Amino acid sequence: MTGRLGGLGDDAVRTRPLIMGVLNVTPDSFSDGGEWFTPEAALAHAQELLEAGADLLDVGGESTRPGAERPSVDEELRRVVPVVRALADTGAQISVDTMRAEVARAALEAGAHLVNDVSGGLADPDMVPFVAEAGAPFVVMHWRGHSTDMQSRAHYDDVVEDVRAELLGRLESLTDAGVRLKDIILDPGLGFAKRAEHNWALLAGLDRITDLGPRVLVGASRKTFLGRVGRAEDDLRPPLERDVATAVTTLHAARHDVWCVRVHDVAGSVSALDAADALAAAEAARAGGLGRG
Ligand code: PMM
Repeated sequence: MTGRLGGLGDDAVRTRPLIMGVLNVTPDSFSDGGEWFTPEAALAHAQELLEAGADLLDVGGESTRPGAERPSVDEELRRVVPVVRALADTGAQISVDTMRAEVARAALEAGAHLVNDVSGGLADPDMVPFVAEAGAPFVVMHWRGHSTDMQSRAHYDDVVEDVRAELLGRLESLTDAGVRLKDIILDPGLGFAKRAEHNWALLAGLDRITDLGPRVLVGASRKTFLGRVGRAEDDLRPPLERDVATAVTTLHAARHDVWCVRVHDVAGSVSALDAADALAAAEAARAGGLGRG
């Protein structure tokens, strides 16, 4: 564990979020499905993400695109484990994006450092006991059911307070099951059982999620709601044209104490954060100069 990460623990002092680069080893993810499907293509893309400044890589073998079919466990293992093993050999920090305890176990054995479960441990009853026993950092995303029909569950009285309450419920179940608080990372689950207005409200209300205490991860990258802004209903911006909007959400996350952002276009988010830092430094210098005058 090196650099400003200081490990994936909760002890590092940081002023900007970590950048998690997305490495979907799937034939059908919504924004980059099929592009990095072979292990060779995945490893080459991983290298690009690291060179662009990714702090960690999120390797996933199951698409969570609305309506997606689930792969078998064996197929998911075949997709994920060789890539995790090869990346671990290079010293990269790796997260495994899976809802299955068996895949999480195999990935950690192959060298992954963090388990990213979009179901927050709800999809597989073995996941929470496994994570408790393994003592690995665990991303607990807000989730209301599998992608096949999740959008039918996008009903909230107050989306920020409802998501907060459901995440708090998960937090209590997980700590009761023996997962250490310091290993838990909360995620509002943008795009999962959420309509566009829910995603914007959750971004606007991020402080209500960070104030729960644990670290927070945000995954807005290339999601449909970013393709809708400024466009007519039938004129969505395609996923690859949502990277500037994604970088705007990264800056927003940075201003609200988010620990990590999960993005496809790592270079865009790094550059946005660099520009914001330079601007903040210039503003501080100017304020200092004015103060002296
Ligand atoms: N989104 C996707 C996949 N995994 N994991 C977390 N923790 N949070 C997210 O928002 C999230 C995720 C779907 O996006 P993709 O198909 O582009 O990977």
